[in-house]
Amino acid sequence: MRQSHQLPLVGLLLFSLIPRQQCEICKVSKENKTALKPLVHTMISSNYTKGIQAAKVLLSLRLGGFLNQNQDQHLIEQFILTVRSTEPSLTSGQLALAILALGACKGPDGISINYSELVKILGNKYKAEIKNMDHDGNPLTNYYQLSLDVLALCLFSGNYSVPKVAEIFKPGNKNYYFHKQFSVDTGAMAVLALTCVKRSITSGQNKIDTKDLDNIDNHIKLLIRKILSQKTENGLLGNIDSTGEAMQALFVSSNYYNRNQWVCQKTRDTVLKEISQGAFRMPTAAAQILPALMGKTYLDVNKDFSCVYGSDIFHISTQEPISVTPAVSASQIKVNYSVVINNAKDRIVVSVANGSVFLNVMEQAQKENAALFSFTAEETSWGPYITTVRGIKANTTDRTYWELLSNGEPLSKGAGSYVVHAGDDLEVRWSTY
Ligand code: CBY
Repeated sequence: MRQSHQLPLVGLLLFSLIPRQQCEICKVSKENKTALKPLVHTMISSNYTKGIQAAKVLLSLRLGGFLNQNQDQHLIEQFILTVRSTEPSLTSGQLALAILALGACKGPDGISINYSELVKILGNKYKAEIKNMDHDGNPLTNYYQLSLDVLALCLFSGNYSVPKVAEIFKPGNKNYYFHKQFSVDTGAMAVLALTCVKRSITSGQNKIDTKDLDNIDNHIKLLIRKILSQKTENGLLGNIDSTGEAMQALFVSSNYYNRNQWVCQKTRDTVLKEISQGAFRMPTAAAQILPALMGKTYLDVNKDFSCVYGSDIFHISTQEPISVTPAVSASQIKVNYSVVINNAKDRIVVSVANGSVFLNVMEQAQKENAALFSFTAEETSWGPYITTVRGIKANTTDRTYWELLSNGEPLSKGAGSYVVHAGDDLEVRWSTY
C-alpha cells in the first residue's frame, strides 16, 4: 500500500483511540431528535421570544441550531431593541445573558452589534456587584448572576480581575448556599465561568500568577464534587431545573471526575422521559435543558463563528400559540393558606378551581382578606416572584425572601407553576437564606 493510502487508515485508528467526550456521548442522537420537539415548541411560541426574558431562550435556540435564518434575523433585531431600551434597568446577569445570546454565533450580515460598548457596561455592573460585597459579602444580585457576568466578560474580552475571581469564587463562600443547601444551579454556572477563565489563562490571553490558576483549578474540582454529591438516584443533578446547566458544567470538566462517578446517559434518559411527561412547560426551563441535550455548553458561544441554520426540522412557526398553563377545570378544591412571619401565623381556607397554581391561592386569599394577605409579585423568566407580602419587602442585601412551602416542605417550583392539590397546607414564610 502506498503511504498516501495508509494515512486515512492511520487517522481513523488514532481517532478511534481518542476517548469520546462526555458531551458527544450524551448528545441526543439524530434519530431521537424528535424527543426535543416539545422543548423547541415551547420556546418558539411568540409570547416568550419577546422582552429581556427571551435571552436564555434565544441563546439556547441559537446554540442548538434550531432557527432558520429569517427567524434568527427577526428575533435578534427585536432583541437588540429590547436590550437598548431596557439596559439601564437590567441586572448584571440579565445583561450578561443578553450578550451571550446576541453573540452566541455570527448572525446574518447586516446586523451590527456594538459588543465593546455592551461589554463595557457589563464590566461596570459587575464592579458594582463586587463593591456591594465589601459591606457584608453579599453582591447586589447573587452568585448565579456573578458567574454569568464573569462568563460573558471572559468570552467577550471584557475587564475583570483574575485574582478577585479566584478569591470570591471559593466553594466555601456563603453565596453558593441557600439555607445551607448547596445551589447546584449556582455551582454549575460558576464552573462554566471558572473554566472559561482557566482556559483564557492557559491559552496565554491572561498573564497571571500561577497561584491564581491553582486556586481556580481547585475551586472547579471542589464545585464538581459538590454538584456530583447532589446526584439523585435517577441521575438528575440537584433537581430537574438545575440538571441542564449542571450537565454543561460536567461536560467541560471531565478531567475532574472519574467516568464511574457520572453516567451521563442515565441523566439524559431521565430527562428525555421527563420531557415526554411535560416537565419543561416553561420556556426558561426548556432553554436550560436543551443545549446539554445537543451536546453544547455556554462555552461554545462564539460571536465570530457563523450560526448554523436550516435545521428547522420541526417546521415550527414563531406565530404558533402554545398553551403553557396547565388546564384548570371547573370543579373547586379547598386548600389551607398561611402567611408566617417569625412565630406569627395567619391562616385561611380558600376555595380555588382544580388545577390552580400557588399564585391563584394567594390571589383568592388577598381578595377575601387584603389586610392579612395582600402581596405583590414581579415577573421573572421563571414566572412571578413574590416580592412583598403585607407590605414586607424581600431584600438581597439582608438575604431575606418570601419562601414558598407546601406541607412544611420548600417548593422547587415558583408561585406561577406549582399546581396545588386539595387539602394542601400552603405557606409563604418570611425567611433568610
Ligand atoms: N437568575 C437568577 O438570578 C436566579 C438564580 C437562582 C439560583 C435560580 C433559582 C437558578 C436559575 N437557573 O435561574 C435562584 N433561584 C436564586 C438566586 C434565588 C434567590 C433570589 C434572590 C437573589 N439573591 O437574587 C432566592 C431568594 C434564594 C430564591 N431563588 C428564592 C426562590 C423561591 C421564590 C419564592 C418567591 N418569593 O417567589 C423558590 C420558589 C423556592 C421556595 N421554595 O421558596 C425558588 N427560588 C425556586 C423554586 C427556584 C427554581 C425555580 C424552578 C421553577 N420551575 O420555577 C430555580 C430554577 C430558581 C429560579 N429558584 Co430561586 C432553582 C431550581 O430549583 N433549580 C438570573 C436571571 C438573569 O435569570
